[in-house]
Amino acid sequence: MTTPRRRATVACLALATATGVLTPVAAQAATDPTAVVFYPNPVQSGGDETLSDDKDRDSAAFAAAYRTVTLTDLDGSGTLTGRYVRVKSETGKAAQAADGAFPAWHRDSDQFEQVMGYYWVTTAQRYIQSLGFGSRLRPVNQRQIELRINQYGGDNSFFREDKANITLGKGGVDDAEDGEVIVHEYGHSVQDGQVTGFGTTLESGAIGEAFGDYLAVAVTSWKTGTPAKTPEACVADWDSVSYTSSAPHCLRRLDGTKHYPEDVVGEVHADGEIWSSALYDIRSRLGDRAAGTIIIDAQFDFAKDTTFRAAAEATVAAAQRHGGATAADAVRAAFASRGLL
Ligand SMILES: [Ca+2]
Ligand SMILES: [Ca+2]
Ligand SMILES: [Ca+2]
Ligand SMILES: [Zn+2]
Repeated sequence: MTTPRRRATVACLALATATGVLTPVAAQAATDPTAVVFYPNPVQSGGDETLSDDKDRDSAAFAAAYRTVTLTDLDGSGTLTGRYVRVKSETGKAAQAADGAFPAWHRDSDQFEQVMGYYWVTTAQRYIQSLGFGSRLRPVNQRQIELRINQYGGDNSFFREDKANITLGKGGVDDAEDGEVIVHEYGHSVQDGQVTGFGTTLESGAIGEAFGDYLAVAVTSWKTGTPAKTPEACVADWDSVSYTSSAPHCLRRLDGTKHYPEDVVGEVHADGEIWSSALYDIRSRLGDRAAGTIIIDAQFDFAKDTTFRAAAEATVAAAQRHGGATAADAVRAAFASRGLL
């Protein structure tokens, strides 16, 4: 199927959903294969903070965490190659669909991580489109990125400078076993898609990490519902069990109390918690849809070496455009309470 036709099908699907006319959806859905994923990770879905990696072993403790989903936007080749992502694995055989389904791989199979990468990147792009980007608003990162799974992950220097694409490593819990880690990494791709090479300084780099964390939570709550068994503000509940000792296990959180400038430590992930808590506050004030629209649209106006203050001002301006004075006041207040404005 050619690219233009797939684009037309997606547009029909959105229209059909809005109007209740289901014929084009049924025709498309019949061709979309199923696959098994974590939704978004076994700690968040099941609430068991004692789960451990156990050297990538599958066990009954994970049984309830597996979920059958439909993979959309594939190119029909039977591989994990689609409109927004193509998956390459350097640690195992490439996943291949048969008879309209990908086999029900579990976490001890390399192909499980490949499916996870495909599903959560595509879901993140669909979330962004659900806000109106690519229809009533300009498209955001609607390109096919490459997602690699290898032994090195972020330590692979060859990919470190390539912000469009994603490399997921296998240290501790395999990174791609946690949908929030995948979406965090896709956040970097999104920002690079909006502003090429974004994140060249400490503050802009911190904004990059913060947005990835925010997107991880927004996308997974959108798809799987607000977590009932773990704090929503907790990022990467599952990947983090291998490097945190206290429960709830979180790589980082969106609801911290860090304040600018006295809590700056000079490390992008840690300092990102100042920015991400402002974003999460905006979301709680305005709701996910308005907040996501404002936060993402504002990023088009960020310089690649932006300061916190300039980016905060651009976000207030986006709020004014999308929601008028009420929204602008809410965004200003969220940044001001963290010392960012
Ligand atoms: Ca695994
Ligand atoms: Ca890991
Ligand atoms: Ca989480
Ligand atoms: Zn990151």
